[in-house]
Amino acid sequence: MFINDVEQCQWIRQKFETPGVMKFTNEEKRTLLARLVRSMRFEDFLARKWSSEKRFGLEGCEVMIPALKTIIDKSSEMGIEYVIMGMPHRGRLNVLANVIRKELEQIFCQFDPKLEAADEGSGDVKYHLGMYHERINRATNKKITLSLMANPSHLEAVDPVVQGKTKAEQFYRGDTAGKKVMSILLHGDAAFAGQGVVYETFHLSDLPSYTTNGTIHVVVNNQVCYRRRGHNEMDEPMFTQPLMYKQIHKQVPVLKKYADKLIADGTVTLQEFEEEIAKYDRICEEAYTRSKDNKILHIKHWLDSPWPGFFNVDGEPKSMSCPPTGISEDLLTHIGNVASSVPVKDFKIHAGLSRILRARLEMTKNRVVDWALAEYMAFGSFLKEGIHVRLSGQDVERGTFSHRHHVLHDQEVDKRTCVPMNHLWEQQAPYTVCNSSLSEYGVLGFELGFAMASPNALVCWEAQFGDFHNTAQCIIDQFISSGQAKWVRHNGIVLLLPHGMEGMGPEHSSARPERFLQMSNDDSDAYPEFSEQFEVSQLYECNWIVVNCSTPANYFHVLRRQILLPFRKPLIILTPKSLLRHPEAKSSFDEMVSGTTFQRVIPENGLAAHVPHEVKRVIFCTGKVYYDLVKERKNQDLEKQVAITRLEQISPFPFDLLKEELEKYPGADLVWCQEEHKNSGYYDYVKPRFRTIVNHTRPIWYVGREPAAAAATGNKNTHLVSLRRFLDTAFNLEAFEGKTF
Ligand SMILES: Cc1ncc(C[n+]2csc(CCOP(=O)(O)OP(=O)(O)O)c2C)c(N)n1
Repeated sequence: MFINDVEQCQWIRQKFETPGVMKFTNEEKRTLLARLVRSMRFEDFLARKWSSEKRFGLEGCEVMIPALKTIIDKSSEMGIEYVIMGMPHRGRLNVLANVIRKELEQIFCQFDPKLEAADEGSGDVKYHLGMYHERINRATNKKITLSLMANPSHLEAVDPVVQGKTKAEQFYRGDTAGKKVMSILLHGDAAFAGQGVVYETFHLSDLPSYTTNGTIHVVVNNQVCYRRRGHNEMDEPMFTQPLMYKQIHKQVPVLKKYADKLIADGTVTLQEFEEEIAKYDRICEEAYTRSKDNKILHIKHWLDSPWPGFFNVDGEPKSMSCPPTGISEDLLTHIGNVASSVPVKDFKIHAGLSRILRARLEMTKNRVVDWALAEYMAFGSFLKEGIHVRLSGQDVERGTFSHRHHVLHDQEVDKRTCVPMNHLWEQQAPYTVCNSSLSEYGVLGFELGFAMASPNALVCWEAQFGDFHNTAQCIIDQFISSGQAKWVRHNGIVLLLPHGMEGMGPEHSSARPERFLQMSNDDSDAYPEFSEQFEVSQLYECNWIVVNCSTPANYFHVLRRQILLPFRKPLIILTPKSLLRHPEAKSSFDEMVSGTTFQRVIPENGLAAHVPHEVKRVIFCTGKVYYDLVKERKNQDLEKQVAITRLEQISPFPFDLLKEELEKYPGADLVWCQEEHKNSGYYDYVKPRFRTIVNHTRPIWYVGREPAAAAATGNKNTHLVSLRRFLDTAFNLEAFEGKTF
């Protein structure tokens, strides 16, 4: 081990190398033996009952259980009330049984192949499920809460998630020094060494808005201990490690070694030891008998982060409706004024920023908002309602596109800052805005974990450009897209992904909406029934929501809806770049005041809408391309002939509203226009759904860029030529004449 820091070396010398420091009292030795008995006999019991089932047993490192229990005892003694843990599959059932103390029958019944799944989602294998348990710590007689986070097979992916949840639990308790809530992460030695997310997670440890004030890492190191049965119980390690496994088979198990020692030095008698074993075996047998009564598997019994009071007693949402998301004019004005001000005295801001603030004040006076101000209004309104808002990501304080400026910097005093959002009201929830380290995997995992702690917080992660989210793909695939289906755990995290083809090159253009849409679980071929609650029940059924707003007001509303919904779903927002400053991309207060709400679809409302029977073409689109289309339509004087309808919520697909829109224009041909390449963007997602609405009687033509391997060109001219080309097609009313579909 190489450690640079003298203080740390001294600490290790004192704590581990002082002679006699490991001396135990007889009582401690007996406790250790009893804990080893449980650890070892639990694995033996599973092996006896289910000899051909995978369980990723702990054999070879049984000391992990007493070690963890000692850490928890000691932490409880020092005032810790809540321990949040993350670990790989090896030894996990043992940790659940003997550290967290999940009821044994709940664990055993998972081995029953006849156990039916309750209707709660797709579920997960037993050694991935999480657990939450409040209990009395026997050593200290104090209450302690233990939570083991559910995780996917992807080793180490849960590390930042645990840290995020730990940070949130500390934050909401005001535990700034980590004296009440702590985390323990367990690792295998190969995963610990090889997975980059371990280091991304470490790197968060010194950042104020990310630190958990220290984590206990336990590396189950096969270079020190060993795996008696190979990777899992079905493995034959002798195939590839013959000599090492000959040695391993000769090893006397640690329980026997330790029991022999304690019997020899008179700490326990052989009879006491045998009784301890018989007692635990009996506990297992009785639980096994009880486990047979379980006919149905409820994943909700394995929830790692319950939200007391948020759902009804059956774990269902308390209602199936969402109130209007608008807020009062007074609130809008107040927030606009604070967003335009420097609320502390003698604070000198940059002249360029003064201009931005003046422009905000002007907008507020004129009752309009741009993107940044709409976001301010949404965040600010939550703070008034006691909802904590957290925005994290690279450069989010200023905003990658220098539009946000949520943290003001004094130009004359080094490191003096001011966050006006925290000066909105005397009594308000806190606003956290924090520039993260240069990490996506680690930071997105962290924010997901943060969002897990409470449903009453808006937690947003913003990618520098949407393109970079793919280095966090594992968090997106394994946790965000499928977390609820696997672990019945809701999560309301918001991903803000700057997206748009603006000639900025292949890695600054696309948040890859097609990937999110491909993972959306709504059925493209099923014609839904349109009940009154269609909008909300569709949101309840989906695995996440994908939106691409074309107006600041709609962005404001979708953020507000995220918290006003009676359940939580991840929200993926494709956010704009050039629209942040586009003169047309502004919204009036009228679109945000009380009574107004999020528009899933913004129908054509110009000339074409007044003469629908004369309309030759309806162009459906989403996001920024709308502005290009409107401009081109005007240039070509086709405002009567062509309707342009915007899809703001792409998934779940607004079948009901689009059906109305399609029926309104019976004689028009239907076009989907996108600026993305044909094999990306939205086309593959929307096409079958449009076809379902029209019962395959009308085609939906594609207008956009050709298929391509890279998300965008790096050549400005190529970009502009391809834009020109597809705009021409969009308004060429003969383009599809005679074509078959
Ligand atoms: C990210 C990821 N890559 C590969 C795997 C497949 N895998 C499962 S266990 C394992 C070995 C882990 O070794 P180690 O970390 O030493 O833990 P051990 O089980 O040996 O204690 C591998 C490669 C995985 N689960 N996750």
